[in-house]
Amino acid sequence: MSYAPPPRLLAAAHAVGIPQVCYLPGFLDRQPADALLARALADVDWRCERLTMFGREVTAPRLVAWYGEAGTAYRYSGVVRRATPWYGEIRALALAVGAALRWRFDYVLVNRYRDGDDMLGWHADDERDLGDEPVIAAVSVGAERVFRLRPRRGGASTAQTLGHGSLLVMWGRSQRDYKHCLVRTRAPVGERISFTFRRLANS
Ligand SMILES: O=C(O)CCC(=O)C(=O)O
Ligand SMILES: [Mn+2]
Repeated sequence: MSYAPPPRLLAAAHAVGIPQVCYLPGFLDRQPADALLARALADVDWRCERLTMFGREVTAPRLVAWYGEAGTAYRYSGVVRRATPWYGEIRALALAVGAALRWRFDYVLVNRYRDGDDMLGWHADDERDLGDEPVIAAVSVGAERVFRLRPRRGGASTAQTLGHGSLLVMWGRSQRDYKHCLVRTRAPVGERISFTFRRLANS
């Protein structure tokens, strides 16, 4: 049986205008969202990634970290990322997101956008490690940033601003039929962190 979020969550969420994508603005209250941002900025083991793009090594315009259940590993952009076992607030957040969505997550890719120059280009989370119809849940804290989705078959993109404490959920065919990105901005913006939870298909 394929996944769908619980009806109560869907009733509280905003439709984004794309099937099998929804947005919940106040998933975390302001105070826990502030605390999560402060702790993550201070405690997370941030990495600056080197990626191979079109045969050239480039520095990714963001910082990243990855955590999960002990023993999990995720391959993307040709590199295997073995999770640092999650603990404390990241594990608590994984459990809270899992409980809200009635789904078990075992891995999180954490992205830190230091300012408006940091971004994430068009992609889909469709790696083989995630299985056929992955459920991706992204909790955002910090500065508001614009997230876009566009159909792979062509056509206009749709924008959704991701606010402090929000939850964006993508499931079903959304990775197969759409790509998404986090847009660069010239506006002066502060730090933003996204926790993008996944479940590895082989776990
Ligand atoms: O930062 C975001 O909200 C998007 C992150 C994302 O798409 C990813 O980590 O795959
Ligand atoms: Mn993604």
